[in-house]
Amino acid sequence: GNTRRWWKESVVYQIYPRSFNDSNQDGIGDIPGITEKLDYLKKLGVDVIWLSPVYDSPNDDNGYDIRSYSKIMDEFGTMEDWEMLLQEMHKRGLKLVMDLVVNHTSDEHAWFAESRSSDDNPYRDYYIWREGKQDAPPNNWESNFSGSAWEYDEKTGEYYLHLFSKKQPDLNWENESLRKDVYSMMNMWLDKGVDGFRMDVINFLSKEPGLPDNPDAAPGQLASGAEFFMNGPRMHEFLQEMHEEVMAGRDIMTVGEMPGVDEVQAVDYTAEERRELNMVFQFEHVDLDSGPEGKWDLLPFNMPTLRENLSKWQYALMDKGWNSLYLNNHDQPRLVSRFGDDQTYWFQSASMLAIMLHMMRGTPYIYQGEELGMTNVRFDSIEAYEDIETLNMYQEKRAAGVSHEALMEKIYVKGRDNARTPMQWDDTTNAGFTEGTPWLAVNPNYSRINAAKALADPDSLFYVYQKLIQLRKEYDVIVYGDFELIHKESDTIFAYKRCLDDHQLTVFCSFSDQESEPVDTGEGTILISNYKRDAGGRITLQPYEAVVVLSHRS
Ligand code: TEU
Ligand code: CA
Repeated sequence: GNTRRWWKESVVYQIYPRSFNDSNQDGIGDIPGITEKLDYLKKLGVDVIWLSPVYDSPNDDNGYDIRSYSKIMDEFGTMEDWEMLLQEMHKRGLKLVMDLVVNHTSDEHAWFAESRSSDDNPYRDYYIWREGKQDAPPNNWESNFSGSAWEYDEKTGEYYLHLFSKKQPDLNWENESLRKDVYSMMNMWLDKGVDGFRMDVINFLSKEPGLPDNPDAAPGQLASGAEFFMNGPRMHEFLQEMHEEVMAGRDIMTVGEMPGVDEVQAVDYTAEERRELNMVFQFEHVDLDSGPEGKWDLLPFNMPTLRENLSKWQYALMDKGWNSLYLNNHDQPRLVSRFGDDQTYWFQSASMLAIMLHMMRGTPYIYQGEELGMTNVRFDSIEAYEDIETLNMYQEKRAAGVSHEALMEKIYVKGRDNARTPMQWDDTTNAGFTEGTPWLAVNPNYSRINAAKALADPDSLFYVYQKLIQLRKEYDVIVYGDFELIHKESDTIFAYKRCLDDHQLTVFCSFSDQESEPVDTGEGTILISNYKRDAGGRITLQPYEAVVVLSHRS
């Protein structure tokens, strides 16, 4: 709806701490490193920082495997460092959203140590234990990180469920005292002053009782169990309970990461009167270039399909609910390499994508380095990669006989390390990220693409993002305006209108490396354009041009 909320008017910046800025030169980004860069973020103009996990973790999945929810990861600093970060952020009017990973913990979490110790331990039921079938796991589900989703545990002779790595056992949300422990942990962080949560795979919490086999799998084969753990039967009940126990009475921001959510379910998760979440991260638009076999099954990018999908979400959440707007994060390839052209039209396509996204209705998210136009990376050797999803896939497919070259091509397009190479601050060694050896190599293009260079050039992508963020503060129509798709017949132009009271925005974005047919943007003031255009009307769009015209309706 159109109720005014600070989190609708905000722009969020995601930090992946490991790759952001290393303050003590051990090669790993850290919390004091973030504090050092707050003025940079303030200059960009963002309102909220979402911090990927900084909790104590053995780092099987870079912090998404949490060993203790109340400690800070040693490599990232101390609780005092974290408190200093929060204080310095609040001083500057920046809000802090923490990552909340409660579908699973690390296998090194104290709860799991108790749980696996005996089958009558009070924590046994905090996780999902089942007996195997003969010598096989309890069901045929495949883990998101390859192999069976079940791991046999000698001690008690049962299997535990792990939808991600075997070092990430799934928590059992059917257990009420687990739920209460999670809520008090959340309240503890809120009492420390955090401004909200991004909730990791939050729609996986409720599993279908009985954990049925995927019925479509061939005998002896693994297959996705998604239909039995995504948006499960008690999902809304759990979120409403969480709202009651944690969010009620606090003015915080919540965004639930939800693979497999559709636009109808998303309304139920985000409609304000249902008292669940403020927004969800949906995945449909970032799965359009994946075939039936999943993310490594590459399909070419097709603009009309993207346009159809994003506009479907715009319409579906217009009256009820609220959209998140994102094109990349720490799990996704870099947007300019994926939807644009990271070579010839690097600036044009990156700025066009930014304008396309930020002018839609919803809360925009910027992933670190996006404002610099950071691109995907191609390392020759698999040894250079760190991501568990990438490495497990590579090993499994190599063992099945797929060539190194074929797998590297997939990794270049979809691997998560594309997003995780260190932030490119300047053109000194290691892009100014560290004086040590970075935990993941820097993208070799850092001498061309870096923050120092962008800040020195008033025409750089950084200032396009800065302007987009400023415009959001000036024009309510950007935040609250209705959305209407126009010019639908084009194969290369994504165009839409936004309307609020007597204000109308017309947005034209070209996804082509050629000049367009003449289009009519209507008369009005140019709010932003990536080609220094000074008037709308009947125009020919240049390659990857984006132009936004503001007019007044009578
Ligand atoms: O990601 C959830 C998720 O579904 C991912 O497996 C996603 O599909 C994949 O990364 C695409 O390549 C969240 C976190 O964002 C991710 O970093 C974690 O690895 C995962 O949960 C487990 O916590
Ligand atoms: Ca460090």
